[in-house]
Amino acid sequence: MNHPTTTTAAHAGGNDDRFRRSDAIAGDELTLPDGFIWGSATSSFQIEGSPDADGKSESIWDRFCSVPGNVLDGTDGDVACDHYTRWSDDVALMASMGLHAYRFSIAWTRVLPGGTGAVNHAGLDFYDRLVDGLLSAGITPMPTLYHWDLPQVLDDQGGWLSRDTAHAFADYAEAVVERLGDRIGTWTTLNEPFVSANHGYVTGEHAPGHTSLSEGFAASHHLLLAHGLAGERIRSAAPDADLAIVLNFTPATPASDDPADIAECAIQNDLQNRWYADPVGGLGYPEETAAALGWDRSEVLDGDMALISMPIDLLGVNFYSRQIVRAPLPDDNRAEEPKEFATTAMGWEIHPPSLGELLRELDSRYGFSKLMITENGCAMPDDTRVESAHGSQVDDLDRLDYVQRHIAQVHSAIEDGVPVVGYLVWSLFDNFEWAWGYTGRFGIVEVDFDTQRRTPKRSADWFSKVAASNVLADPGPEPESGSGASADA
Ligand code: GCO
Repeated sequence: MNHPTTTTAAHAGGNDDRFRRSDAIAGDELTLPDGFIWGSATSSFQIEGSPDADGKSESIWDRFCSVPGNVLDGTDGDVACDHYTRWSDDVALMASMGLHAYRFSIAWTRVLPGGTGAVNHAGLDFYDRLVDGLLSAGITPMPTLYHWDLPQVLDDQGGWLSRDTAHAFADYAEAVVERLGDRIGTWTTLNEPFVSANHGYVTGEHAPGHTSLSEGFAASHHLLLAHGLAGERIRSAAPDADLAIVLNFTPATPASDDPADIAECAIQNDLQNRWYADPVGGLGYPEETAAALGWDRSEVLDGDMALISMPIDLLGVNFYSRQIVRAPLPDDNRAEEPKEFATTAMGWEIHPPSLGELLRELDSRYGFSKLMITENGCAMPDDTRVESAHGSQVDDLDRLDYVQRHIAQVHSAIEDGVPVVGYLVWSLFDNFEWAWGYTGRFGIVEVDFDTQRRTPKRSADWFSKVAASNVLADPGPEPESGSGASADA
């Protein structure tokens, strides 16, 4: 999600009784359906490092990190988790954790360093080895073709403001599917196009760092077009594979009954939660919001919407938090409403019931045949340690509680008939958290960035048990409203 907004001093960390309760009280057991997929997720730029290896070219994120001030701690992805060289040990670690699936992304810059044109086989070889390694460890590989690291050379030609980039993406997708398609069951085109377009072109918090609403609209359409064009190629190159897109959702609630809050909330819901899902689901762009914000749709050509709404097999759902909307929105996009509930180390409110509601709403609005939680998790302070079988381990009962409560909501949605087929925790590793650098630790596995040592946190041990048994203890009632903190505390 990556919203660099005010980080509150108060957070859900610590070792208080609230976080021990789920361990200590033998509550009801929640059993997920047979065959439910348990796994973890990462992305190329956030973990791989090796920015020049084997012919890789510069991506917009390599460039963005090189500009002082863009990344909170002044860091970059040059080493990150050094996964490019350590991938084999990382696969072994996942196998030891009993994960069923691993969602990762492929770096366009490794496969087509020129953005278009000649395929760099040495770059594709890396993913070939990774896929084979995962399969021989019994882990289902789930690649995402685009997780924000556009070749810089394409940005130099207009990036997502150019329709040509959508066509280039389709060529890139085809090259990857031709090489790996015999071993992949689910192809995901894009990760969170909302963040690519909004943070990359409207707020400037992400690469390429532009600040223009009209560019945001253009980028959003070209991203969706890229999904549709690549979807066609994937369908013809791998007809038996599932086709997926991963979208992020941050359900919005009005701060009050004031009609201004309600109206602004509807706009935010359209922009953040429906702008991509509606067109993919065949409902077109949210009309009223497009008109209210003055988008002339000049980028939308005949046939685009049909391509964009080609049937998909699976919608990936990324969920972290909800938002409370008060009109007018603050100009700097940073001031936030006070939180009703506790927050994570990113300042994001912890509100698991919003995930259950979201899943029910997505199912009734679009009726996609399968949904999967492709990202859910949290950054926490990770400041408590305990001795364990792994040696000194992060005692992250707060993260465990977060994950447990969100899975309980998935369970409840499934009980209501929503076809959720799996849950992938974000993230496998502490990693490069975009504009936050290495300050936000989301892993269930700790990474010591000085030594690259990986140590499963307590939440990882717990997650392994859930994956093995398909059962988790009912975490019990949600905390009372009022356990949060003022955003400006
Ligand atoms: C996203 C991305 C991840 C983030 C995660 C935490 O949702 O922003 O897919 O790359 O790291 O969401 O912010």
